[in-house]
Amino acid sequence: MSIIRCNKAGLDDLTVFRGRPVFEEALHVGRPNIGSRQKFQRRLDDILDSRWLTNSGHYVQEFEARVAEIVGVRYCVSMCNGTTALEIAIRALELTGEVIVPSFTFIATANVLQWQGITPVFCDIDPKTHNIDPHKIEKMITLRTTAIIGVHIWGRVCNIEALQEIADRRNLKLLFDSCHAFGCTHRGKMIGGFGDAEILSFHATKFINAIEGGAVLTNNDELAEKLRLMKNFGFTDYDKTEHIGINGKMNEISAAMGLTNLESMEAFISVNKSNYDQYRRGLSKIPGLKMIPYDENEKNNYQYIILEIDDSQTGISRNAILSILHDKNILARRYFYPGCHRLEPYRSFFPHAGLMLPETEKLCEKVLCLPTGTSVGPHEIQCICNIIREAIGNNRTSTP
Ligand code: T4K
Repeated sequence: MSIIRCNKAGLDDLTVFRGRPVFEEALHVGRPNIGSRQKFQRRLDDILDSRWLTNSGHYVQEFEARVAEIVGVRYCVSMCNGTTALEIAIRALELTGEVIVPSFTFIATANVLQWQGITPVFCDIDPKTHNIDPHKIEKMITLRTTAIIGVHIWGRVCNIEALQEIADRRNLKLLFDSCHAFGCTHRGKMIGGFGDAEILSFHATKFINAIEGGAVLTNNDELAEKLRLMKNFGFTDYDKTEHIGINGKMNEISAAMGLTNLESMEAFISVNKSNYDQYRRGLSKIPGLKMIPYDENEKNNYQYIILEIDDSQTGISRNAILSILHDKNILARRYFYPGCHRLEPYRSFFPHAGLMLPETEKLCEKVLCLPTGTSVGPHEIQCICNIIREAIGNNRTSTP
């Protein structure tokens, strides 16, 4: 399974490798999961033979139908990426003024608003779930607020009911950035059909990738129609447009990749779950180190292995551990450091935003994202766990 060679001696005697890479090739977070090459190549040949490359071709239509079927939603409108899907959804829902979003998210969630002259109002998170805290939303609502965007960070679902209740009561639209959450459920129901619309990403680094790709999912007929027009310049006929539109279309090769990978969805989950279980065993009982759990009563894609490192207990900071891992060619990441509010242009626009975001600021200093997915095997995971254990200097508390 693994394409990365691990120097096995490194598993037993890491000190030999101090300051030197343990892996000959870098171990990345976000390595794509890739399904059957033969099936993808057959689809690729078919696309080339047919000379139909984009503009809602056969594979795009099939991909949309398959995603809608998996999620159990009426409409899946595919897009060229998750960012464009968010932008078009925001346009189609006619959001203006201010929109409440978490700062603990990928920068795209905030940028899609600012790009359209809408102010992202950053709301703090619940430190237990890493998701937007519904209790803190109310005080961020002003006369200019038109919507809330919840982000299902790491595929762990937001408090959907609480967000919907606020949205209904305050007459706000509710969108979900579900870019991490394809294949996950909430109370047994697939993520994708909640709120006014949910947005998916099929970027190379996502659980299911279409190289680049995205989608807006909705049960609303009118909204789906508007999204379809808007992603194709607004054309309703050859020489007629209805709305302002843009080019947000997914192409056929991306759809073929997406379809091929969907066929391996359960296999990817099984590898991710087994990696997750191994990390849990390998990193258990280390004071100050917590690996985020997933609700085993729900379906999860287990795409993210996330640590929270509390240096008051580990005696070593998250950044120091990151640097040790990088020295050994293990390219862990500090997603989503330092928080959107501390990145430009938001840092200059709202220099004091951090005062309202204490939990976000704390979490940004603690989180470490480790490599997983189908390119990472048991040897690599064992090695990573050993390095972290050694770095924390806690080798005596080994796994039971
Ligand atoms: N909302 C949320 C919550 C999101 O997380 C994202 C995207 C979006 C919205 C927007 O969706 P898209 O418009 O992207 O569809 C990466 C991804 O580019 C981005 O899609 C993703 N979130 C974000 C969390 O991660 P970077 O800046 O970290 O990318 P980069 O180039 O540093 O690569 C990440 C890791 O993946 C590296 O370790 C290298 C590895 N990698 C990457 C690619 C592209 C590979 O091994 N192979 C590859 O082909 O943003």
